[in-house]
This record gives sequence, structure tokens and C-alpha cells, in this order.
Amino acid sequence: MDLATYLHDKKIVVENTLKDICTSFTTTPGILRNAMEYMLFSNGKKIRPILAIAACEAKGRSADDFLPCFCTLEMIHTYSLIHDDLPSVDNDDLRRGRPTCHKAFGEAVAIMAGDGLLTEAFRVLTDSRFTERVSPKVSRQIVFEIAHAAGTEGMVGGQVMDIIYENKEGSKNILHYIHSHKTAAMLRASVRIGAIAGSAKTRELKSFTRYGDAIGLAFQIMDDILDVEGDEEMVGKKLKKDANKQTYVKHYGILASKYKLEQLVDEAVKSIAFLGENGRVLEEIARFIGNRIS
Ligand code: GRG
Repeated sequence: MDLATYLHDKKIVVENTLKDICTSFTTTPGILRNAMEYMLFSNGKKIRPILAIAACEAKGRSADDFLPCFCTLEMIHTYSLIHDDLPSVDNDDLRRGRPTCHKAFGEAVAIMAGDGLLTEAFRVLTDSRFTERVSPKVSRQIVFEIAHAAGTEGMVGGQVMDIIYENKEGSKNILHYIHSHKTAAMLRASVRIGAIAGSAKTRELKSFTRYGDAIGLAFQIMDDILDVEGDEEMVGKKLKKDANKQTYVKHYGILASKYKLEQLVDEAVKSIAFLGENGRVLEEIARFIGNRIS
């Protein structure tokens, strides 16, 4: 199995599903739809829906019926990037190699584009046009998982602590809270909803969750490392901006951060060993997260 081909092919599947979702924005003002689409179809990795697809397939189930549900992860992730880039937050000009949403459309429209993507994600999750072949029980579970991960107990909670602890000493506990909520919560939910769609049993879901936690933390540690050592063109945004933030590199140093990253990738791989050959894609994705350059 060639992971690069897998990621490329699934990214196309995700983009096509997102395009279909966008056709349902029939009366949305043009400028708002343009701003949402500008960000949805910029060059992101689409790793969250791809993780959900891979987890579902690892359980031997086709992801086709769940694609719109899985793509709402990307809608919510995209909203978080738009708001994260705003002048009042990180004040970034560049995202995925292009002007940020507020640079391209103005701040007010960018705020609304984020609000729109977040709200429409929950409409898609509960719209019979997109969830026809998803049982009500699984549908409710997926909505809960995503809301829990995106909300104040997850990504938003982590983001607030990230902001509050800027220019402060902080601690390793605070750092862990920020990383596990701001970034890992959505990645863990991506894996969990894929596993739930694939009818994972309770014990199996625990293992998928351990995998999701490990890659989630690894993903943010790599983000911290890339901020120090990455290539701006590859990453597609301004780097060396996190010196005043709570980062792994600040609290542990670059070498220990890399060691921790390796340990987390190993832990992720071990957690899904029970899947055997069916877990190969998830294993490769964990290794990709530990080596990514963008
Ligand atoms: C403060 C108004 C206000 C909003 C905050 C909740 C929120 C909005 C932001 C969450 C913080 C955040 C952006 C977390 C994700 C961090 C991260 C590692 C982003 C990069 O993800 P990739 O590498 O990006 O998957 P691509 O571009 O590939 O999609």
C-alpha cells in the first residue's frame, strides 16, 4: 500500500463530497459562499475526514454512506483555522500558501464564513439528504462526538487556554491541556466516528481512541517542531510565531520533543495492532504524522 496514493485519492473523494455539500448553499449570499469555498478548497491535507474514512475501512466497512458526516470534520477544522488567523487572534496573513480568509474577504466576512461553516456542519450532520443511509443511533453518536470535540470541552477550550497562556510561564500540565484539547480532540473524534461508523465494539473503540489520542498529541508536537524547523513554503504559513506560546519545544526542548513524538507514533501503532492487515493504513498515517513536513 502506497500511503501517498491513498491520501491523494481520498483527498479527491473528500473534496468531491464537500463540493456536493456546497451545492446545498442555495440562498447563501455569494460573498459568504465564496469565502467558505475559498478556504474549504485551499490546499489543506484533509487529514481529519481521511482518518475517519481509514478507521471505518479498517473495520471492513465502506465509508461511502458516511462521507458527508466525515466531511463535516473538515468544515469545522476550516472554521477553526479562519478564526485562528483573525487579527484579534493570531493575526496571520498566509494560510495554506494563500492569503488568509480575512485578508481575501475582509474581517467581518471571514468571521461569518467561520460561523457559517461551523453551523452548516451540524445542518449537514442532521440533513436527511446527506445521512439517508446512516442509522439514527449512529447519527446521534457521530453528532455527539463532533460537538464534544469541537466545543468548550475540546477544541474551543484548548484554544482559549492557548490564548490566555500567551506570554506566560505556564507549565507542562497547562501545555498538555492545550495540546490535547486544541488539536488532539478533533483528531481523536475523527478516528472515533470512523470506528463507530464501522460498528466497532466497545473494547475496540477504546483502542481506536488510544490511537486517536496518541496521533492527536503527536500532530501538535510536530506542529510545534515545524514552527521552529519547518520550511515556510512547505507549511504554507509564517513560521517562528509560537515563541511566546506554550509549546512542546519551549517546555521540553527540540530533542525531547522529537523523542516524545516518536514514542507517541509507536504507541498509536501498538494500539491498533489488533486490526492486523486491516490497520495498515492507520499505521502508515501515524508514521506520516510523525514525519510530516507540511
Ligand atoms: C478565538 C475567535 C476564536 C476562534 C478560535 C477554536 C479555534 C477558533 C481554533 C482552534 C485552534 C486550531 C486552529 C487548532 C488546530 C491546530 C492545527 C495543528 C492546525 C493545522 O492543521 P492541519 O495541519 O492543516 O491539518 P491543513 O491546512 O492541512 O488543513
